[in-house]
Amino acid sequence: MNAPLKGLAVQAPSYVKNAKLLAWVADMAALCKPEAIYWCDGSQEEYDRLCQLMVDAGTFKKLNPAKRPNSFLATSDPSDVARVEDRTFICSANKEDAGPTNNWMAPAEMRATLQPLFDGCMKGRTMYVVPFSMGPLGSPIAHIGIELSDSPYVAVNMKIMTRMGKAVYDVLGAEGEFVPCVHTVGAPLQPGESDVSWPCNKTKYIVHYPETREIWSYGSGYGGNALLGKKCFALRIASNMGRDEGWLAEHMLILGVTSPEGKKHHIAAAFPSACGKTNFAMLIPPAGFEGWKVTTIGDDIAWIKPAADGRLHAINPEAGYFGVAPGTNMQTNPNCMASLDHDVIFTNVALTDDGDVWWEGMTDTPPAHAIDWQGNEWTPAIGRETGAKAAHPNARFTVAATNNPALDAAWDDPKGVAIDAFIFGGRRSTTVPLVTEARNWVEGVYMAATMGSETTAAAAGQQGVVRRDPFAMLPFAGYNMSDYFQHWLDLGKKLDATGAHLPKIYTTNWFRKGADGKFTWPGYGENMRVLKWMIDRIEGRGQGTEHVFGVSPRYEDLNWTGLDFSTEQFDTVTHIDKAAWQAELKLHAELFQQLAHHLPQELPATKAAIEERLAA
Ligand code: SAT
Ligand code: MN
Repeated sequence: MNAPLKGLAVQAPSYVKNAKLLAWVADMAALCKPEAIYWCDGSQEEYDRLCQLMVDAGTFKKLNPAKRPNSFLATSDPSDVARVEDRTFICSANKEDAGPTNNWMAPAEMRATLQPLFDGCMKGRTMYVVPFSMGPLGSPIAHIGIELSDSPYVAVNMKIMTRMGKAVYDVLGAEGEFVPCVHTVGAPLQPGESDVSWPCNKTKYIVHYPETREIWSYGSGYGGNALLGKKCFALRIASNMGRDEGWLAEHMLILGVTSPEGKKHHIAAAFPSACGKTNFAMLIPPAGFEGWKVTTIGDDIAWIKPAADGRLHAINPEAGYFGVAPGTNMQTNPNCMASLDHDVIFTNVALTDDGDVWWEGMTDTPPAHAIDWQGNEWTPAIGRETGAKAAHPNARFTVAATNNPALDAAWDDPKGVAIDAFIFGGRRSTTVPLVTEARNWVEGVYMAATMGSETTAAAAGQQGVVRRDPFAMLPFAGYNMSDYFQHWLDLGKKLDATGAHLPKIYTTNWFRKGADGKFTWPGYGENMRVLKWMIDRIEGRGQGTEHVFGVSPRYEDLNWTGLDFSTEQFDTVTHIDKAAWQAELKLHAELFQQLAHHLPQELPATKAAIEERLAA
């Protein structure tokens, strides 16, 4: 067994041969001053041992094995429940390269700020050395990261979310490149001081140095703040790699959809956090779609590269799902519910009296009694009277992709899957119709660039306010947003010039509300009706109607078998209100003003064309 090593001596296991890594670990250990260094091997035995360690420490509760084998519940500090966008920094050498949508600090200034915070930050704790690969191990498209963290919660979550373990060192070898990621909860322990169940710090910094491809995270143990392979590496740092190397790192699910005739298409879809990517990726076709099948390649992040066949190929760099629990149930996502039967880490859901978990929306009837995510007694009556939620709205599950019954056979294929269409979808109560097809690549980039969405609990801050969220990448683009738009336009142009077949681009909105204030579109499995229309369009047989900013289906262009949805309801989710769109375009203008530096001229030109058509 690879036992914790006492003291600061960096005695790496003999299979770790990378000189740069050894020197970096020694430097970080000297700075952070952990009590021990532990080199994770990624084995099941290690996972079980670390989980037990957290059970003993009170961080984890083991769930009833008869109900949910090998599963645990963690509840966080109430102040540490979501990504902290206002504490997230892109520290490029030039401020312009971070752009107006990112927080920026000069690298030297940030290093000077972090130095004293990291000095001794791991005192009394073990520093876990977590080797991981984003993408299939050893594949030419994969990239390696090493996360140093003083959180065992991070170590076990990384085992599920990435290809984590010893084999990474074989790929890394003596000279290989890796992205160094250092994470601390920022809660050193004095000798004799007892620990809390969820250590963290009021001060938080989530810092990226794009030029040197480094990540430093301080003060939070939650989700994307702490599992640094995810948003920090696979989106913010990887978007920089993609720009330099001609590929895309996107906040997208990837799904396969197979027709009854056996023809398969692949779709990548960008929705903001907590807007249903996991549900869409695991969709079960409804009545009326017998013989259709949807399979999951990924549920959150896509790395997309032009391949030798002239097409864009996508891989899922992750190996698990860190999904939103509330609202997940047997109607909204049966495949997800099945995935959660065993070997799951739950964070911030409620604990039931029989040692299982519950969250709002899991069942129609709530349990008569539970312990809520903050450790308080909870009953439906308490919930009604005080508004207390049993689970935090951003409560999550961490589960391996291999638990998913709808997992695509090619999910792990290093070649990835050829993308037929991109979808960009915001959460909008009004204005944006159910689905629109862009007439060309530039129009699609315009739609994606100007996307708006109502904010959710996935990020700290006010919820339900519309903000522009270009490409669902507002919190994740690791460089200047206008340069990112240019990168998309350039890639389209380049592929087009080679005679390549470009994916179609769609924008969707499942979230329009009627006069009753309720969602009109049933969503979830019923989204298959929209997906089928897209495939009809890709296949050149789907009909639609052209309007001011694209092509949308008419009522008769969708298959309604098995669903009672009237033409009036269809009108509620599709009609284009001129006045609302004139107001919407003003918001696009504001965005373009904010992003004026390096804004590709194709975007204001597309806007002008829409305005002209709107005025006609
Ligand atoms: O906490 S995460 O960043 O992983 C979840 C999300 O916001 O999408
Ligand atoms: Mn996400």
